[in-house]
Amino acid sequence: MRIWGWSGSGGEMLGGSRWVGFLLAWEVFTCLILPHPRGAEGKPKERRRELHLGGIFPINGTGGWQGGQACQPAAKMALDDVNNNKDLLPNYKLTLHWNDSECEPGLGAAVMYDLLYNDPIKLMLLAGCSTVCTTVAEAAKKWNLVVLCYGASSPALSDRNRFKTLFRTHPSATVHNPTRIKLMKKFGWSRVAILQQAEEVFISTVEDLEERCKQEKIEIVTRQSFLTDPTEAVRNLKRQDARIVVGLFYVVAARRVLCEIYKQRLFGKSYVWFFIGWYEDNWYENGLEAEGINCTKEEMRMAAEGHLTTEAVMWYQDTKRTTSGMTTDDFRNRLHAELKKKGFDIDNGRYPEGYQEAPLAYDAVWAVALAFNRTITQLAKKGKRLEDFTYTNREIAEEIYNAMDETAFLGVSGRTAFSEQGDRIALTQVEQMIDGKYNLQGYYDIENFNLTWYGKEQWVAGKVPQDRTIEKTVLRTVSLSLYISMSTVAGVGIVWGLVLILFTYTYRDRKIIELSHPVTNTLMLVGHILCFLTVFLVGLDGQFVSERLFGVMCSIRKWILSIGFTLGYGAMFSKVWRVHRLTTKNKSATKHKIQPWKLYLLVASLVAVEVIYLSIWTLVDPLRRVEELFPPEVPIDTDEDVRIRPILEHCESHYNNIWLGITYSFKGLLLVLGLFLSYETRSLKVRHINDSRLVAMSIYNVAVLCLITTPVTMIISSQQDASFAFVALAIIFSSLITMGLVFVPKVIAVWQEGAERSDRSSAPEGGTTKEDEERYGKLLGENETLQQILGQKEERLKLLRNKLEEKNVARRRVEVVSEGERPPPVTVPPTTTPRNNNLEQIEVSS
Ligand code: ABU
Repeated sequence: MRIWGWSGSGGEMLGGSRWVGFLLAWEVFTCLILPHPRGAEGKPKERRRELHLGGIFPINGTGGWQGGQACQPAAKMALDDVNNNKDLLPNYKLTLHWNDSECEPGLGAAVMYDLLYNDPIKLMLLAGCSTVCTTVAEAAKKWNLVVLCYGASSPALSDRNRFKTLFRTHPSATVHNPTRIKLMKKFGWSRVAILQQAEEVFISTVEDLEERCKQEKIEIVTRQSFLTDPTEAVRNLKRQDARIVVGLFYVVAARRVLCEIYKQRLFGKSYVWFFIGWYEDNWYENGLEAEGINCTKEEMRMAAEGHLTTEAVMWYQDTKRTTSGMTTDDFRNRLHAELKKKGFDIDNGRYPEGYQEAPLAYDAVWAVALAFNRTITQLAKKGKRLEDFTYTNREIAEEIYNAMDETAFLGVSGRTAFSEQGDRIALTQVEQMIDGKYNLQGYYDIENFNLTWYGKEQWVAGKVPQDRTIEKTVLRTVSLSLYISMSTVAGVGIVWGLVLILFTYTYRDRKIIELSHPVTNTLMLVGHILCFLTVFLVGLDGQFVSERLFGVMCSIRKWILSIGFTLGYGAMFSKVWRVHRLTTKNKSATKHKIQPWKLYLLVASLVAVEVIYLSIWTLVDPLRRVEELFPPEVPIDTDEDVRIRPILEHCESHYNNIWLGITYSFKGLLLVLGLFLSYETRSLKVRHINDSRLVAMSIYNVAVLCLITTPVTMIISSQQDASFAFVALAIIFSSLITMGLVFVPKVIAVWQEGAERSDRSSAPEGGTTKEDEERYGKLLGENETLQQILGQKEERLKLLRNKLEEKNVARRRVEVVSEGERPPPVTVPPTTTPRNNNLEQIEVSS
């Protein structure tokens, strides 16, 4: 371990701890033996007591912040200036003993212990780099030492309970966050991502940022962190579609991130990166080879283009002279001269790390000197001396702490004062990289919430990048041509239905119409017309009606289709049901003509059940508009950063499955029963329902179509065109086929009747001619007469049989008495088994 130190006035540097003893001996010798010359600023070169400081500078490390490269020369400058200032610490000389921590906390701790366990006693410690400051400040309180950090931004350091004796001239990294939030709001970004290196300084900054984002309702889409390799973290950002990313890492990690940004194409018009502003201007092209970064300077430049940086203002912005007597320019010139002496090519813009923070290191030494000045005065009042401080002397430590707390001056970094947490209060500046150079865009005063913005920002394609892919919801609607064609066919169906109603009414007296129950047929037609009407309503989606009206439409079409189906199907069902009943009735019941009201009653009952059910459904859990969301699609015909999110409207109740279950169970039962009855009565012809076989065929058709359509439409419900076409075609086909089967033969028969102008009317299969009817009537009459005669004959036969029985009994009695001749037995003819009178009305078809 080497300890480097210099005596402030001479700027002399010695190496190794063994030299410290030599240095002290030299100082004693020069103070006591040699005459005391006067310094350049006129400070008497009398015997000056030394006040020793410990310094920890990160310089030669490979990661983290190696800001000691510029901060150490700046601190040395400050030490010289303080020691040469006759008004400051008269009779005292500040001496700094320091070493390199490489921004490694372990090494930093070792440097600290070396400083503490080796004489002379240090009155205060100066440290830089957050990780080292954290370690040092946590330990130093045990030695009653105040620690002043010139280069530590970690917000964690603002915890007074944990770091009781810490002050810092470096502002906390949290000062960036209000600025970032302000910019996010300014550019309308409400969805951001965070990429951070896994170091306490960044973790605590992110925690503060998250809290502020939450307050401002800015969504943090993802927070990715990495230790050394950012590849996976950057990949995750892409996966999450992050567009606005706040990146928090040290500069070496920043170069790795930037190369990954290039590889993952996370730059350009769709992305904005917020980086930390304290990297040097050309940070993105430095040390690429040495750090094994697999990107060229050009690629790095491309990836870095347009990014924003936020940073606390660390250089006093005014031209006024500061407490040190220098203006900012004076300081800059002197610093440049010092850095050049150390071999930095300042003239070509090659600044060492920590150049930005150099004023903070300079002011840190001034703050120490001013605080010591105050402490000396305070201690003198108590008859005590600052140089008598030991690591166990709490009283002097407290005086130093209080003096530090009260220190306020105008430094080269601006007004230097410490908050209750020991933090620096600062203005932040925003820069943007344009053509490879940082351009100042504005300042944000976090105390007054005031953003000064120059409006010089530049965006690729001249447009502020979006914080997300804009998702356009597009309503999936039924194709217009499909809607028009189906509606046209349905319209034809409605007209055809109305024509048939007119036809049925006009020819209601014709036998063929009369015996087919015209009223039931009309009900069937009304039902089909309502079903056709539903085709118009099913296709009326968001392209035609508003969202509110769509909900109403859901109920309307449910009602119309249900009532239409029940009327149409119910009328057919009632016919086959009656026919089936006739085949199963007893003789006396079937003697009478079919009562039409029984058919109407059945239809009315079915409709009544339907109305009650629909009313309950509508009142309890009405149908409403529900959106089905589909996965987003990327449009191929646009350059815009948009994605299409298709949505489809559906009609649903809260307990949709229950309602549908009841509906399908009831209707399914009716359909299956209809199929069964139709099958049972397939070969029967009934006089009073002359079209029963055609109706049965229609029931097959409707039932089969419904039983296929219902499950299929449930499966394809997400395909609006297919679903609409399927439903519409099922309605159209079932209705048209039914109307064709039941009514076309009647129309033809009536038309032929009219054309031939004769009484003879032809009827196709299933119909009966007038002649047939008359003959049939005559036969029935004859049958009845013969039945009556047969009845009379049977009565007569019965009487004769009884008489004969009586005679036989009498004869047997005589034979028993006289034992005379036995008469021959009398054969009684068998009685006729009555015929099934159903056949009077029902014939088995050949
Ligand atoms: N501005 C440099 C800060 C370094 C650090 O916080 O570690």
